[in-house]
Amino acid sequence: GGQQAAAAMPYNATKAGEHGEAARTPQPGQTCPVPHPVASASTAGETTPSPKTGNGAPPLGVCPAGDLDRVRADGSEQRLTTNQGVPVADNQNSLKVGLRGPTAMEDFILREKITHFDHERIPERVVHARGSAAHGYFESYQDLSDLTRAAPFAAAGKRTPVFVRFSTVAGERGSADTVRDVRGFAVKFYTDEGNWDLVGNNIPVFFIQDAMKFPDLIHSVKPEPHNGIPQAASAHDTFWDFVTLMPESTHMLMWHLSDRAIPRSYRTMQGFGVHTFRLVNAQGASVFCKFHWQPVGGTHSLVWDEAAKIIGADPDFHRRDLWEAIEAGAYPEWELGLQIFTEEQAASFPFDVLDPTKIVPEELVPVQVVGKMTLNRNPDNFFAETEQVAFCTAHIVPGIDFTNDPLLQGRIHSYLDTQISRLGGANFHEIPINAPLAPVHNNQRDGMHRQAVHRGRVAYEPNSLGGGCPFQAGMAGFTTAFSQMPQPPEDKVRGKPELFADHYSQARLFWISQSPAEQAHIVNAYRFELSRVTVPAIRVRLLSMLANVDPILAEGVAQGLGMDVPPAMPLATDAPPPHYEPSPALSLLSRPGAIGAKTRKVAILAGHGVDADSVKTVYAALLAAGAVPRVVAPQLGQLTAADGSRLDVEISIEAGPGVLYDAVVIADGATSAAMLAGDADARDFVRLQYRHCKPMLAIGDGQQLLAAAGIPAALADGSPDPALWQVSAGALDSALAEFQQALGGHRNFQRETD
Ligand code: HDD
Repeated sequence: GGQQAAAAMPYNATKAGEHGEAARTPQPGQTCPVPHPVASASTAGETTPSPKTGNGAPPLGVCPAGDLDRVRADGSEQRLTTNQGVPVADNQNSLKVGLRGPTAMEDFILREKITHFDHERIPERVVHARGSAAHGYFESYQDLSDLTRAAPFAAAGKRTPVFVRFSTVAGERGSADTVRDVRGFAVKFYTDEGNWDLVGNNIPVFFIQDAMKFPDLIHSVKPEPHNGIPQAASAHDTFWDFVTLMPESTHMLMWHLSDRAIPRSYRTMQGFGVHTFRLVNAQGASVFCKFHWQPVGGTHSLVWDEAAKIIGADPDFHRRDLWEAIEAGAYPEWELGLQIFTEEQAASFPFDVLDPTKIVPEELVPVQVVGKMTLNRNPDNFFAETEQVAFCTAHIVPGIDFTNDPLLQGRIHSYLDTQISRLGGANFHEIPINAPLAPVHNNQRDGMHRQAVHRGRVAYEPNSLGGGCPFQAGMAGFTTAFSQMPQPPEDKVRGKPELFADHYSQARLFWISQSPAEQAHIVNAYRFELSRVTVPAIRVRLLSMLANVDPILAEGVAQGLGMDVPPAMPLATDAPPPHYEPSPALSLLSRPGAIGAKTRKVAILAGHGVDADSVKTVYAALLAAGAVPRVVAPQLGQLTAADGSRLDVEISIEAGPGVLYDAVVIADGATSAAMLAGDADARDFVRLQYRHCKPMLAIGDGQQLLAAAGIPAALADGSPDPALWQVSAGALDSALAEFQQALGGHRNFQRETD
C-alpha cells in the first residue's frame, strides 16, 4: 500500500522469474516501505492517503480502541506466513509436478489458503444487513443519578466508549445506501457495568405493535420469494398488501414515505429508542423514558429523484460520507435527549405508552438533553468490527429496564438468538468488538470457538471448592447489581389494550406537522410506491386507509394514481379519536443544525480558459468555512487557465456527477463556460443541482452554462430565486457570503417543481 510505494514500483520486477527454468531459482521477495500516516487526511483526494488505507494504525483516540489493541494485526515489515506461522517463500505459484504438470496434493500452503477463502463469508443479518459503523464516546452533561443508576450517567463529564452501526433494513449486504428505507441506529455503550445496547432506528415508531408480526412484516418487504425481486425496496405488491391489511402501520408509513427515509447522511439523522423504557435509580424508584439522538449537524435529507440517481452514481454514498467525515476530523455528533414521565402521567395520555406505533409528542413531554455522543474513529477492519458486532436489545445494564411493550418483549429474544446462527455459536460475546470492557466471570463454559481459558476445577455455583466464587452480586436491592423492576402479575391473554386500536390520530398528527414541501414529498412517495404495485385492489385499500388520515393527503395520492378516493376503511374502535395540535418538532426543517457550511460538498465547475482567480477565491473561502470544495471538470488532469497558469482537476464530471454535491459554483472565464455549455454531463450537472433545490453560484461567464442548461433566472411566480446567485466577478465576495450561508440551510424548496 501507499502512494510512494506504488510510485516506486511501476511494474512487478520479479514477474519474469516465475516462468520457465528461472522458476527453479526464485528471487528474493519484494518489500515496500510502510507509508507515513498522515494525521488528518481525507480519503477523498488522490494525493492524500489516509492512515486507514496504509498499514499503520493511527494513534489511539479515546478509550474504546484501547482494548482492541491486543487483537490488532499489522503485516507491515513482516514476512508472509501460513496460519501456523510458517514462512512462505512463494505466494504466486502452486506446487506442480513439473512446470506443465498437475498440482501436488501435498501443497498444504495452497490448500490452507483456498480452504480459508472458501469459508470467508458468514450469513448476513436477516434484516439490517447493509450497514456502516464507527467508534466514539458518549459524554454525560450531568449527574443523572436521581433518575437512573446507569453507569454512563453517573457524573457530569463522564465518558463511556461506544460503537455505533447505522444500517438500512430491507436491502442485502451489497445493496445501495440511498434507498427509501428506515435506518437502523444501534449504539453499543461499553459501560463500567457491562454492555448496554440501545438498538434504535431513525424513526420513532414502528410498523407493527407485536413481535408476533415481525416475520410477516419482513417477509412482505424483502424481495418476493418466487423471483427475488425487488432489491432493497418497499415499492412492491407484497409489502403494500401486508401493510394495508395492518392499519396499525399507518403512522409508521407516513414517516417511511417522508424524507426521513432518504437521509442526506447518517450524520444528519435523528435516532430513537422507539419503545418506552424505564430508568431506575439506586433507591429502586423508576420513571418511564424515551431516548432521542439529535444530530448536531441538523436533520437533512435527500430528495427522491436525487436518492434514486445516487444509487447509480455512488451506492456507498452514506458509508463514504461517514468514513470521510471521521477521517477528516469532522467528527459526527449527536446529543442524547430523554423524555421522562411517570407511570401516573402515562396513564393520562390519550395513547398507550406501551404501543410502539405511538410517539410521546414533545409538546406533552419535552425532550431534555443530557449528553453528547461523538464518533471519532473509523474501524480498522470492516468484517472484524462492523460485520461481527452483535447488538441485542437484551443487553441492558443496572439503571435501565424494559417495559411490557410487546414489540420490545419479542426483540429481547430475537437478537441473542439470531447472533447464534449469524456468528456461529454461543461465544459471540468473546469476539473483540462485542466483548465488554467490564470483567466477565461466570460458570458458562466451552462451546464453539471458546477463547477464554478458564482456570480451576469449579464451573458451578453454589460451590465450596472455589470459595463460592464467582459470587452473586447481592439480591438485596438496586445498588449492587441488576434487578428487575417488580411488576404486578396479570392474567395470560393473547390480545391488545384498547388504546392500541387508534391507528390514525398520530398519523394525522405527523401529516399536519409537516411543511408544504414535506407534505408534497409524502404524496409523491405514495404515488411512486403504489405505482410499482401491480394489483389495483391494493391501491384502493391504501387510499381507504389514507382517507382516515387526512382528506387532502388521500386526494393528492388518488390524483397521482389516476383514481378516486374510496370510502374510508372501517375503524377498529368506536372511541372518539384524541385530538392533536401540530407538533413543529416533527418537521425535518425544525432542526437546521448548527454546523452551517461545514462538511458540505461543493463542486467548482471549470474548463480550460477558466479564470484562475475566481476558482482560487471560492476554493479558499469554502475551505475556510469548513466546506469541502472540489474542482470538477470535463476531464481529469490539469486545466490551463486564462492567465496561462495550471489548475489540478480533482474529479471528472462523469465520475462526480451533480447528485454527489450539496451545491455548485460555476467559475468565470469565456472559454471555460463555452466548454462546459457544450458538455452534456456539465449541463445535466447544473440541471440536477437546480431540480434538487441546491444553492448555485455562477460567476461572470459561468452564467452561460446556466443558460445552455435552460435554468430559469427566477422562480415560476417571477420572484428572485433565493438559492441562485448569478454575479459578475466584481460582486463575487458578497454573493459568496450569502452562498455559504445558504449551504447551512441545505436546500431551497421554493424552486421545486417535481
Ligand atoms: Fe430489529 C437487527 C432495530 C424490531 C429482530 N434491528 C436490528 C438492527 C437494528 C434494529 C438497528 C441492526 C443492528 C446492527 O446494526 O447490527 N428492530 C429495530 C427497531 C425495531 C426492531 C428499532 C422496533 C422498534 N427487530 C425488531 C423486531 C424483531 C427484530 C420486532 C423480532 C422480533 N432485528 C431483529 C434481528 C436482527 C435485528 C433479527 C437482525 C440482525 C441482528 O438482529 O443482529 O434480531
